[in-house]
Amino acid sequence: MELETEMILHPFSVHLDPVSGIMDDADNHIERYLSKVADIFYDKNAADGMLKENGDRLVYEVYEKKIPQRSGELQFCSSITHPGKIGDEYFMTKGHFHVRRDRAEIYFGIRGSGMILMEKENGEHAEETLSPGSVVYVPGYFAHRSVNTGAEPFIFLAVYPGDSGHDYGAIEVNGFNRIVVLKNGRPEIIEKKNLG
Ligand code: PAN
Ligand code: ZN
Repeated sequence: MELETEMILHPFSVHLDPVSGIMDDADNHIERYLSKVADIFYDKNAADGMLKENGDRLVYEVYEKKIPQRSGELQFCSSITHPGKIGDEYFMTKGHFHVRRDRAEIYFGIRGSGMILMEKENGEHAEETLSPGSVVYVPGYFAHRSVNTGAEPFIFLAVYPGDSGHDYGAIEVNGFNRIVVLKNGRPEIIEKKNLG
């Protein structure tokens, strides 16, 4: 019984700034720079060129609280993807499956606009737009990646089960089958296999 009581967290609250996306009292601040995530973009030459000409850029960042990784708890974080493009492809997150594949996730839009790409291991896929006030439900079994299709930071709150875990390796092997590019003045989803 002693142990069970110790496992119960004390209630708390944090402040998430809706303009910067900064979460006060976050335990972790993850920053993903272009030099570290260049491989996720389709046009490797454009990524190299950008690094050489403009130096490194912060592509996205995450603020999170440290919550025990066990079922029953909820992990939450603010995710901020900065505006920018590599060639015609918008800045985006690496994307991942959850280690426990059946674990779902909620994204609540706070600032800017973007697209959530979701793909299952069997190729099934879905795309949803996310903007302030809208909610995207990412069911279990779908890898998910967020793409900033706007001109300002794309910020959302993510909430997911405590024991989900992140599996980046599985999606790194082949990547997502679809990319989001600027075409004729607006975002368009293109199947990689249709690219030259
Ligand atoms: C999100 C993501 C966040 C960063 O909180 O972790 O947007 O993207 P990557 O984890 O793909 O780098 C989430 O889906 N958590 O489960
Ligand atoms: Zn996730």
